[in-house]
Amino acid sequence: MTSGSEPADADVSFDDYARTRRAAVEAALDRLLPAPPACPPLIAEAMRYTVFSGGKRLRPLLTLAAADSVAPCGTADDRDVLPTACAIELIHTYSLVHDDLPAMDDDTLRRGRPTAHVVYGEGIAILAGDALLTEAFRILALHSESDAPDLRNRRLRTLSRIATAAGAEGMVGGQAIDVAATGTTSATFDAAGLRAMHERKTGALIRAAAAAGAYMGGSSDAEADAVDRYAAHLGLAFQIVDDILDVEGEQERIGKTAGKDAEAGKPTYPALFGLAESRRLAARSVADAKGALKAAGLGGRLSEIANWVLGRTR
Ligand code: GRG
Repeated sequence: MTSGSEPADADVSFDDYARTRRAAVEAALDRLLPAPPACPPLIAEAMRYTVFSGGKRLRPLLTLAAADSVAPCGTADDRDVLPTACAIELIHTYSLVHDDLPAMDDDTLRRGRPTAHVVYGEGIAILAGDALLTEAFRILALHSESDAPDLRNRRLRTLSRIATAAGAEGMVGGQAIDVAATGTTSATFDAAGLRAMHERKTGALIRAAAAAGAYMGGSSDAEADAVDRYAAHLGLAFQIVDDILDVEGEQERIGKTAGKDAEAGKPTYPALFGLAESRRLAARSVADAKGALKAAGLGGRLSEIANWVLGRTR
């Protein structure tokens, strides 16, 4: 564990750190995703189209940084943590593919490119999402015969936490609330209802990404709790910023259809609180996230990730 809130390696800028770690995630994703002849070329292509499309890789970065923040020498073993980081990104990508479908948000633009169902048709897009979710759990279960019992236990805890976050108690549950509310006016959602929906829909996977990193990095329970608290605040900040970007962001930069939430009459933070108060709420959540790290004496890159989430423009 590094102490205080200083970066693990102060000589490396956050941008360089993020670039290097993203590259490691992309290489691992390329290695881990199924390819012909093991699977039909069309499904392999559709999966890769959605995965390699310029996502920010926030969740895998969180996993890697959380693992490093608790690792005794400040750097966790990539062999343990990278597959977990990749699995989370696959689950995230599946959720975007399914969210964009005509039966859900019916969006034609994602990460600056036509959505999967526009390119491959609805059937293949649904299957690509199904395959990404399934692959994620295959990857989470990957192990070596030489794994120590402690590592196996951490792997199981990680798998269970991610499954809970992705399923009906987490992301799927949040999406169900969203789908059920579609067409109703924002007046039906008060601030508590909005927050409860986002805690499941986006917050649960962000929290699981960070907690999984802590588990796989060998954290104590107290460290894992601190990372989880950090990520709960971060998830809220992420969502508020996302809502602000939907109002203010330029379509080319955010890579998806801007103004979609307002057009659909969706409840959002700017709709409920206005832009200025939304910005203040996001900044407070990031301060709370960093406070959770500080209270536990956790260093590394998590604090910088929180700053990045607050300042992001896409
Ligand atoms: C279909 C089960 C199921 C769930 C979908 C997360 C989600 C639930 C839908 C996405 C809708 C959406 C745009 C929510 C706002 C927050 C969000 C998840 C934005 C996209 O995440 P980023 O910004 O995306 O991390 P990139 O492209 O950078 O990976």
